[in-house]
Amino acid sequence: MEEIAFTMKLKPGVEAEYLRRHDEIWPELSALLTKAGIRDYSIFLDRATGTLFAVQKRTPDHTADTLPEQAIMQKWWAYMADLMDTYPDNSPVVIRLERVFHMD
Ligand code: RM4
Repeated sequence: MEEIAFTMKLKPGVEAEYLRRHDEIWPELSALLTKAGIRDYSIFLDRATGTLFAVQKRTPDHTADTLPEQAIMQKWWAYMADLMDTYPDNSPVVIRLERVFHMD
């Protein structure tokens, strides 16, 4: 499985609400991400900067590229848009990171 990492950005002062919404993540969203081949997905928060650091594994046959077209994904992004830096379509500003070191 490939492992990818990316950052997203939280707006100031919304850390608790971001955590609360993820504690209550919609089961249909988790199911959608799993169906798309996403596994072992973690998001870490740097409270000093609001940077969210996400790591996830993707199955060889994943369909993560189709997620932006899915109604549940779009609904979740609209719900989260008041907390995060987003593009006009509500999708979060995502910066893909390059792996520069790995140790098993
Ligand atoms: C994040 C953001 C991401 C989503 C996770 C579950 O706040 O919306 O796109 O994958 O939630």
